[in-house]
Amino acid sequence: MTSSFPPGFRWGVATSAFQIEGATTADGRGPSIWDTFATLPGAVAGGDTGEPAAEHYHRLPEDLALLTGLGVDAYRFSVSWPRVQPSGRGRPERRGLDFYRRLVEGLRDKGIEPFLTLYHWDLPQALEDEGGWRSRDTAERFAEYAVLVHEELGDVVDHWTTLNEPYPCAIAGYAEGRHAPGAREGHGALAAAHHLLLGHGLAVRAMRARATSGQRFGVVLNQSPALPVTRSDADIAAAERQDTLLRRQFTDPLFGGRYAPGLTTMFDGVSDFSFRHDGDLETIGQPLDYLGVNYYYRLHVADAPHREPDPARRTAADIGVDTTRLPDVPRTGMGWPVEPDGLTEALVGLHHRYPGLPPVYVTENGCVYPDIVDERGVFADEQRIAYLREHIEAARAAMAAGVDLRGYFCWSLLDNFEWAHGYKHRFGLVHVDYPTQRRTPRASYHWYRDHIAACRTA
Ligand code: IFM
Repeated sequence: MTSSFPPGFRWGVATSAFQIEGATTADGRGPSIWDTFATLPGAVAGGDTGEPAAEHYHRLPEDLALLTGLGVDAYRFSVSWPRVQPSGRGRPERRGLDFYRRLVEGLRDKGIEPFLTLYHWDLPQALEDEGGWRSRDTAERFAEYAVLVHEELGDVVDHWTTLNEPYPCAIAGYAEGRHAPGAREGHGALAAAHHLLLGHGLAVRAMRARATSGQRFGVVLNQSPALPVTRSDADIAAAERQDTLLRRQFTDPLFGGRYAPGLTTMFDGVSDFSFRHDGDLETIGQPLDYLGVNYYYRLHVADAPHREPDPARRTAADIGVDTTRLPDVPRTGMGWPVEPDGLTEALVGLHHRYPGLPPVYVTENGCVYPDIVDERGVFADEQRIAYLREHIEAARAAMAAGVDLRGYFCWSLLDNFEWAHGYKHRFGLVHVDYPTQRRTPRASYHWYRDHIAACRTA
């Protein structure tokens, strides 16, 4: 397997700010929507919050050493918007920016390429108070923030990702209420999806106008292909609705020069689409240098009645589908079906659907299993190793089918705050004991290190 990856293929790991940094009130950081959401009763399992997370903000040298020990070529991380602009606008908080400069310079010193993400779900609460992503103004604020960070770190960062996974931001956050800010809306959630895309386009346009020649701009999308559970017309149509909501709502404007056909029909009576303005499609469809694909599982979709028959009260999550009928395949510790060929399908499908698709990275892939500690005290996560090996093989199969895949990032370097699940589920190659903050590399860390080394020498 190792010899099948071309020289220059990047092996990396990924994290995000809110999930690992902790230090939520340090050095002038303002509150984000996740700080607020986590205080709502029942919102996050166990009442967990962004504290302590992995205290990465205060343990940078130790975490840089873990990255060096792993031998990765690249590290994907996100900048916390409320650390840089505590109220979402205006002058930057210098201490927040200094942290990211230390991080990026530390990576560069060790020969690790920084892949910076500007937005991984932690909207400044002050902007949510003004409407959040429902509001067009938030897209403008995002572009200003992007330019600010780009001006500050453009000398040391070449890979600039605007958004991580706009789908859960909009739908889990503004329709299902499972994520911050916890809203259950129809029009508001669809407007949020549109404004996230608009903010992406405005940010790319503004950063590119100021960019140096080596800089690259991209976006990261979660891709769960939807398979109908039977070949009935109703289930096939349900799978198409699911795919329209989760994938094509984003990929069609970004790479296809159009809004996803069918989206307006699906939400007839739930939302008007007055948030779409003339010229938005062109802004959103800025040429990109890369697409990041996050893949964890495939969806199996059956037709189901709308949960809320009154269209006026339906949320944008209610599209008349049932995604609970899973095939008889192994599951991860979160109950997600393990289907590596879904990654090949996602990558090859994008390649065929969008002829001008930019080069692609797998920017997240990983899993959770209950920890098994052997008699020597080793976190023996053989299931994670098997999962990673099979998915890397699936990525290689996509390359063999013509996909221009440039790298693979494992999620995640460290155990972290898994959003509404709190600290219960652990994705890390490195175990974090939260009370002591002791870091212990799991067997998968050593396996991935050896895999990367073998690819280099193949
Ligand atoms: O932890 C998340 C990450 O923040 C976004 N992508 C999916 C991961 C696992 O759920």
